[in-house]
Amino acid sequence: MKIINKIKQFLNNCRRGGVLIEEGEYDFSGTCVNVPVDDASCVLRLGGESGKRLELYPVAAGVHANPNHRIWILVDPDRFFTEPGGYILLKPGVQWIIGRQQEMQAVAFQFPPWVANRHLLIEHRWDHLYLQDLKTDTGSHLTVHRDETSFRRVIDWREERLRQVREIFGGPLSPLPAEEALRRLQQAHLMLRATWATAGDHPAPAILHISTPIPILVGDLHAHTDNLLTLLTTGGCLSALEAGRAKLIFLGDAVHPDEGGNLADMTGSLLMMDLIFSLMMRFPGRVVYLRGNHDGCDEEISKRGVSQGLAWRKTMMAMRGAAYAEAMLAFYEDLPYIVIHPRVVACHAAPFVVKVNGAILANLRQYPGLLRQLIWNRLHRPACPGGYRAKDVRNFLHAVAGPSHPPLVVGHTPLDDHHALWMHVGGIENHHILYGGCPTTMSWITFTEGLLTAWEYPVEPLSERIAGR
Ligand SMILES: [Mn+2]
Repeated sequence: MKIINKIKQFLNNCRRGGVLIEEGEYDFSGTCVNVPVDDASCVLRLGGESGKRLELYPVAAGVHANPNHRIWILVDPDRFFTEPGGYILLKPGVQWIIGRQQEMQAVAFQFPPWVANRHLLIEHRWDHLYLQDLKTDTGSHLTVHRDETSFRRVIDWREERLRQVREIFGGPLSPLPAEEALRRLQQAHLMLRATWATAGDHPAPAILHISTPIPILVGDLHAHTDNLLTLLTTGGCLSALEAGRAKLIFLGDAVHPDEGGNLADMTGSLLMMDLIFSLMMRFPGRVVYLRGNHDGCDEEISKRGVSQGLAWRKTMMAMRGAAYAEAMLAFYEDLPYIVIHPRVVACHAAPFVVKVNGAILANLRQYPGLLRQLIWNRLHRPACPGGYRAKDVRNFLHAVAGPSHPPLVVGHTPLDDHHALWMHVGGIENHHILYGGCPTTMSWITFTEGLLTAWEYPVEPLSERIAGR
């Protein structure tokens, strides 16, 4: 009877959320605990005291002033601060099973064999975190810290990276004086030319081959500076760029706002290009910009009846002068359209809807109709009858990358307002759409131990924090 009572008590504890741990160490092997979240951070060890170490921190303390709505992040401290990924976001009401069963977790966290397939359940229950060891053989261990430094580790890390971005930009983040802006644009263009000049290619090749271990793909930013800052200041993105292990690949359309009252206001676009050119100068050859349909000044580039192409030209002329506008157009003319990496192929909008051969690909700039497909077309849907289909993705990959068929990633077409990433879109395996202009969430695709991984992070109003002098 006693044993039955004990079991009942244990089950009740679990149902209620288990033991309350305010501070200190606790071995919760085979049982469950909860941690009040207001000012805590946690160290978890999966597989007992000397097991795999993961750390739990709150993110965005400034934005989510109510601790019950705070988003938490579970990180592998050995990777999060050096790689562009390696974490799980815990949002209120959401439950995660942590363990080797999930391929992305196993790769992102490099779980050793003593971490079980289903090791731990974590749930963000608004005012506390609920953790349950799923009756593993090796157990789970928790340490709760309540000191300011531990609590603010991820928040302070971002602050530090923001200072680094400000230093790369060379001052507060606001549109540069005309002369300096032109200088950076011309420098960036020279660097772009240097990437192919050694091969003696003329004109600029439309297809760029790269082999950097970690490409980081960024979708259409549409002047959302905060989205770019969110990526740059999350985890080890800048560290990986600095170390030369990563390459930042913009899928085009960083300019022209896609929301708000004034679609002709191009101030944010000037700042966005200033920042991108500054990154190109700081990380020579490690920042790639593919051409998008908005990277131009033609009248036909429009949104909801506003010609953003004309507004862009007008703003560049007014704020930066004719030489700047001309230099920008010359830069656009030399941009690549397709990037090919052994593990991924990317372009702005779409694969061709016709078959092409090697001779055509070698002279792609002579085929404006094909270039147009790459930056303007969309996924086939009832509203887009001329769009591309699964067979076009297959044919395109075969033509540009041969029989290995790596995934194809494009930007251009947000499928709804609330997401920034669509995997295996339209039921097409290994075809993903990435959008960088979602105001609430920033997403990017990168590689972790050679495996394609996709990440998201809540967008914070970061630009204002480094805008002042
Ligand atoms: Mn586009």
